[in-house]
Amino acid sequence: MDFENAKVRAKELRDLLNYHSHRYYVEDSPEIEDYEYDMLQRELVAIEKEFPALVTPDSPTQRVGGSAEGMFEPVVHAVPLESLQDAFSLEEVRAFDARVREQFSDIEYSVEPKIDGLSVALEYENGVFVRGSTRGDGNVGEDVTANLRTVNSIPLRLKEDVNIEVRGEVYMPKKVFASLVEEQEQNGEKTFKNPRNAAAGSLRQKNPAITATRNLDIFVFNIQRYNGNHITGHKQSIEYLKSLGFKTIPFCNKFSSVEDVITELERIGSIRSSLPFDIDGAVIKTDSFAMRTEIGSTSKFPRWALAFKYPPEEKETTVTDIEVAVGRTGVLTPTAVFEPVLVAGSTVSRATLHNQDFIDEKDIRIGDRIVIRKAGDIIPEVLRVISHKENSEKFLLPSVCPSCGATVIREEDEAAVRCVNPECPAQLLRNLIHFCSRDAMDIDGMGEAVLEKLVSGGMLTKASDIYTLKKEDVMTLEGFKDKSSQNIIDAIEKSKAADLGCLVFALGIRHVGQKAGKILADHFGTMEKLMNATIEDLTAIEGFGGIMGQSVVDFFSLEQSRHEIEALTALGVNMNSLKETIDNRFEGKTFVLTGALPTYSRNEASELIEKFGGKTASSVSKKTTYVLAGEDAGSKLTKAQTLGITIISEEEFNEMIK
Ligand code: 0OX
Repeated sequence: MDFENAKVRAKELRDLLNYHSHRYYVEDSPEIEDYEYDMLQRELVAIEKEFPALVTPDSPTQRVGGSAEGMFEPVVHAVPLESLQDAFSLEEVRAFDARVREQFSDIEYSVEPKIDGLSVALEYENGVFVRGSTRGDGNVGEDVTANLRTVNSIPLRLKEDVNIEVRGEVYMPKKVFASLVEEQEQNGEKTFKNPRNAAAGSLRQKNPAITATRNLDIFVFNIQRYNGNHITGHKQSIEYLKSLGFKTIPFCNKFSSVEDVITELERIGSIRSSLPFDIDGAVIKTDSFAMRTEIGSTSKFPRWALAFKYPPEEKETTVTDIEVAVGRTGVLTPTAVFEPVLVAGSTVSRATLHNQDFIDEKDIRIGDRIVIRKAGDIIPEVLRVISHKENSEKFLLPSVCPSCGATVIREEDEAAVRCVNPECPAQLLRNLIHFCSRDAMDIDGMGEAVLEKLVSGGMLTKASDIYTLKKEDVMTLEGFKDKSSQNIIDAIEKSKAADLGCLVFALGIRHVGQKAGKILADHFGTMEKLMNATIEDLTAIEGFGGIMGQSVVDFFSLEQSRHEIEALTALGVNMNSLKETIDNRFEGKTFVLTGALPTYSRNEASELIEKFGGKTASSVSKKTTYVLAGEDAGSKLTKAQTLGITIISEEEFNEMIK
């Protein structure tokens, strides 16, 4: 490559790496696999090595890694948490061994898996856990003590009263990750890309109670600082850490030839997919601490260790179908069904295609030959299309909901297509739970468990069915007696009087929360007026943007929504705002203002007239109902007198609006 080409490519790589590094560290939402990132980084390193003039201060190669975001207190690491030199081929492993052997001919290596998690430092004083921090950039990390305390495998007290700082990798077990993603998908939330990402997101939570629900785990693999001195090698240190009560890195074994090291790398690689945790490589370390000191470190990595990285496994297969399902939030999600293939330890035959944009970007069609792999070694994903089947057509998500047939909508700036039909069976239970919740219709006793039973018993197919329930219906549910059933019926009856704002919120219109429901109810006063509001009416309300307005219009334009409102009305549910009953006492009346009023400005008087349903005009005519006259009234007053129009003073006006 000549200098000019290298310059262009280096810029491209810098931009790419900076972009992906932001996605990874700041947004916790990587777009590419770590392996791909490593490959890009390697390419840039190689170019910069050949053309040192191309190294810029913003080059990602100038950063040790990580990013401290300021959400937590900084922790300056007393002993830096160094990173590892990567190797992607066995040649590089042999070259590493040759370099080490230049200094020591007789050598022992320890080999252990490289856990794909998040490095942390744990500090103990007199055997008590006092502080835990993330690696950050290796020198300064973040204080995440409270969150680390929720990790059950981190001992809060050691078996000896030592002062020690250790390093370990916090990770999310594969099973935990899979169920977390499933839950996130069900809730229509953004999903974590891989277990590493999920572990990072879970550990960097402001609220430790959330971290506690994520079932994180740890493997400890290094002594950073220690007040004893009887340990001389790595494997021995792991055994000591174990005796203190730590959960230590598994399969840490010693080998004295590079070929044995390689056999171990291959062995770990072959069992990789069956391990309950994600690994992205294996680490080779010279075992003797004395030798480590002799070998030393570069500015970035220890020279005595090497991380051998395994490439992610990719497989080819054929798409046999693209299924579209409606989730509980109404989102339509396409799934590619393909011929079963064995990848990273298990047979897979389905992968989510996320949304229409993802399908369009990769142009995935039924019949395609595709390449798949497992993201983070767990979740199957379609990487790319190799070829289309002859005469195949672009795949488009249906324009109607596959569950209920209602027209689906796609909001501006949103990748998801949604069914907003309140009666859609796929979303029924979730909508009913919301409808009955405290801030909505507040129906005491109608929680998830009861609603689930009523839905599965066929007693509820839409929210309005709640108001047709009888005590006998409730009594058919397990555990319900006369009194408890009557309580539910009473709560349902009571909810009929709820404010319109609560009802609007209860309907589950997208983007309309509790506050917006109240604003809409107070603004329009009645359900009928709200239902007939145009997008202009809605966006004229302060604080209402186009997205919320459109969502309200879309909701009420659905036939099913209108039916539901009719049914609720017929069953006696209140359809009026309770805050301010609308007073239209000036309806059909036109006022003309003239002269200076004693207390009101012209604007204030006009606002009052409009509030009570009246209109103001600028000139007097036969259509004028009243002329509101103040001091120094001019020709308008004279004209009103000639036309015989009622002239009122501010005092009389105040009487009228009392
Ligand atoms: C891991 C892992 C990470 C200690 C000194 C340099 C790197 N992710 O599993 N790092 C290290 O070693 C450190 N070992 C590991 N097993």
